[in-house]
Amino acid sequence: MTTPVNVTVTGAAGQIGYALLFRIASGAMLGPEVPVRLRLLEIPQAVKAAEGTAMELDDCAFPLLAGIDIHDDVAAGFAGTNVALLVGARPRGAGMERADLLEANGGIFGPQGRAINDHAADDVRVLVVGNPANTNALIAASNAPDVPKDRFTAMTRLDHNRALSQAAARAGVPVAQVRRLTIWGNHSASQYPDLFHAEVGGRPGAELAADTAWLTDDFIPTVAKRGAAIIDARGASSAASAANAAIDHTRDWTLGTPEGDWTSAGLWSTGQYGVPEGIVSSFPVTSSGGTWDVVDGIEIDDFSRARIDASVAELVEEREAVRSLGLI
Ligand code: NAX
Repeated sequence: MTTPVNVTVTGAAGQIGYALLFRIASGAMLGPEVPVRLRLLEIPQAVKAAEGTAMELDDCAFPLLAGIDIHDDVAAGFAGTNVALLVGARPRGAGMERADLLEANGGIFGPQGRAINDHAADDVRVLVVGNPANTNALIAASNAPDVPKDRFTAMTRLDHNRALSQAAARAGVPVAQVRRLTIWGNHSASQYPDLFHAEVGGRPGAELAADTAWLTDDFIPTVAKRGAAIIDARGASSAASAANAAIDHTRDWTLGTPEGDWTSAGLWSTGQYGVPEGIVSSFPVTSSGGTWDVVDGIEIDDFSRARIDASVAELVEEREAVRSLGLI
C-alpha cells in the first residue's frame, strides 16, 4: 500500500465536517488508490462530538482510511499534514462588528498558520473554508512565512458550482455543458460571477449575459446570495454543497483540471488582472502538477471591471482591518 496522505480537517465536528469526512475517507477527494489518515482538529468542547464522528467513520470500514486522530492542540493537529482543510471558524454573533469578527478569526487562523508553518509536511496544501474565507486565508498565509503563498487558498468553488447550475438552468442544458465560468473577488455578496467567457451548451456565455436584466437582477444576485437563501429555506447554512465544493477544489488541485476548462479559487494575488498583490482573491484558474495557475489573457470589459473592482476593494478593506489589528 502507498503511504497514506495526512489530511487535517478543522471544525471536524461541525456540519460541513460531517458532510466532508466520509467523502474524503471514501476516496472522492484524492482518488480511489490513495489511502488517507485523517486528523480531526476541534476545540476542547467539541472533541467528544468529533469522537462520535470518528466512530461512524470506523463503522464505514472504508478500505482507504488508514487511521483517525483527534486533536484539540494545533501543533499536533497539523503535524506532518499534507492537506489542511480549515473549516472551523468563528461565526458572526449578535451585535458583532466586522472588526470583532476579523479579530476573533485572527485568533484562530493566525495560530493555525504558524502551526502549519512549523509542523506540516513540506508539500502542505491549505484550503480555507471558514468565513471570512479569503481574509482568513490571508491571515494564515501571512503567519506561515516558510510556506509558499500559493499553498494557501480560499474556497470559492461553491460559488462557482452555484453559478454553473444557474447558467445551465437558464440555458436548459445539462450542467456538464457549462464551462469556463469565473468567480472573481471575495466569497461574499460582493463576488462577481462572470459568464462572458463561459461556454454554455456549446454557445458563448456572452449570449446569455446579453440579457442584461437577467444578468444583473437574477443571475448575479442569485449566485451571490445563495448562501442566505439556503439558510432561509433549510434553517441551517449550506453544508453538503460546501463539503462537495471542498472535495472538488482539493481534487482538482491535486489531480488537475480537465483540458479546455477552468474553475475558480481564491489565490494569493501577485497582481493579475489589476488585483492588488497580497490579498487572497478569486480568479479563473487551472491546475496541473499540483499547482494552480491563473488563466491569463481574458479580456475584461467595463461591466466586469466595475464588479471585480468593487469586490476587490472589499478585500483590500478587510486586509487593512486585519493589518491594523496586528493580525498580519
Ligand atoms: P459549524 O458551526 O457547524 O461547525 C464549525 C465547527 O468549527 C464547530 O464544530 C466548532 O467547534 C469548530 N471550531 C471553532 N473554532 C475552532 C478552532 N479554533 N479550531 C478547530 N475547530 C474549531 O459550521 P459549519 O456549517 O460547518 O461551517 C464552517 C465554516 O464554513 C463557517 O465559517 C461557515 O461560514 C463557512 N462556510 C464557507 C463556505 C464557503 O463557500 N467558503 C460555504 C459554507 C459555509 O458557510
